[in-house]
Amino acid sequence: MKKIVLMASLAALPLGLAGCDKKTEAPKAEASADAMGDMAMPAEVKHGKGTGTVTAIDPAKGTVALDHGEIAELQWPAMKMGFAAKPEVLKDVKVGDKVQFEIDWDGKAGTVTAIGMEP
Ligand SMILES: [Cu+2]
Repeated sequence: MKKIVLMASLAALPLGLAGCDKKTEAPKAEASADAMGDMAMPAEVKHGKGTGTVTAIDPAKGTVALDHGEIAELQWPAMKMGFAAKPEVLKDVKVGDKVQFEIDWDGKAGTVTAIGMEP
């Protein structure tokens, strides 16, 4: 009878330790969440408008490439570059179209938020 009780308490020990481990891990998890919060500091998103020619569209990847003119709001010269774009934004344009467009630029990547044929 004593043996059984002893075994039971030994069996309970690892469980108790596991519980302690979880408690000591909790602050670490919070610290990393804070670090991620710092990294996720919202970059300043700039909005720009431009005109250009569509050079490629990849609806599956949700990208569009534009040979665009200057974009004053972003102090960009004319260039060819790719942007992210939702399929519904791209539905009315095709490669070769002369377009006007609006983009959001977060400092690293741009997203076309509106695009359509140049009037
Ligand atoms: Cu550009």
